[in-house]
Amino acid sequence: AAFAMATVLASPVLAKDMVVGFSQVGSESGWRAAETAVTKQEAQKRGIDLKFADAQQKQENQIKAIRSFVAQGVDAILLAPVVATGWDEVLEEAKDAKIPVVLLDRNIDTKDPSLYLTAVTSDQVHEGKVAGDYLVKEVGAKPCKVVELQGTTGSSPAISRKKGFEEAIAGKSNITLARSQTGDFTRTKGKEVMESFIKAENGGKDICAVYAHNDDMAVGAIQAIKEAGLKPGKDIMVVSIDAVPDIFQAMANGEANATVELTPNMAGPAFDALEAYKKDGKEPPKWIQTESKLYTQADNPKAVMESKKGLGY
Ligand code: GZL
Repeated sequence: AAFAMATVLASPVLAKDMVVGFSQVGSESGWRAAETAVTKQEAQKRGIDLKFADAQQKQENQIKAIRSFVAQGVDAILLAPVVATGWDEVLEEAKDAKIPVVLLDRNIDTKDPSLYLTAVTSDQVHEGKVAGDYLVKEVGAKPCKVVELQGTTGSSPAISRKKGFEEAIAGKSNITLARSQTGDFTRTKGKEVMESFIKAENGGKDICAVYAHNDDMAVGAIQAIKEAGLKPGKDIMVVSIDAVPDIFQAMANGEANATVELTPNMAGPAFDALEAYKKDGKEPPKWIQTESKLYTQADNPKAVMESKKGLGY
């Protein structure tokens, strides 16, 4: 009997692999690339067969990918929604096919929350508030003209991080948000937009700080500030979100001031929720929230950067 039992337990046939389709935004930032790497690692660890689709930041490509996952009859779908609106129709099709959908790192606007099983995201309003509170503390009563590099227009992080930052500086008459434009979460665009802000603000001399919705745009802005002959981190403070290794290098060089950490491991909690749901129908909470921690130059940036190696970066 013992032998038979051993055979049964060892049989790979029993461990039915879950097939999961992942509709990823693209690879617009270092954080996004890390999220993709971690998601593949987490799937491998669990014996999950992951079907990966990169949408190059286009919603229509994500919708196509979801339709193809439904046609393939996958067991579940992960969706990192590039923008917040326009998902109801295609998610209705997944629901009709009884395929659970888990949102990663961004939210959707929908009147029907049954269209997704759960959303694994940070509190993006809080991230903006933490960034803004840091700047308010650093600036004190000094007049400070801020420029803002927004994330992808219509994405939940761009909307929420703007809201949280504005909450932090509300009522501070010495701090003004003078210019705000999307840099689409990329270094290239972040640099371009920062160059235009610098041109419009007396060669950058009138800018006290730049708030970027992610570190990649902040790194682009740092290049633009240096090319204008100014000192990033000193003449113009640099505050952003994600906590990717490159921003810690900038901090170690004194060229960036603060970042708010976003874990690239949204897939771990997502897969855990899906496995519990598949095994015994256990409904997860509608929102699985990940942490947001402030890091500044005082936090040994070199050591933090080293500690991030291997976590998808
Ligand atoms: C936020 C995530 C954002 C990252 C950016 O949860 O959607 O998208 O902050 C990425 O780096 O482009």
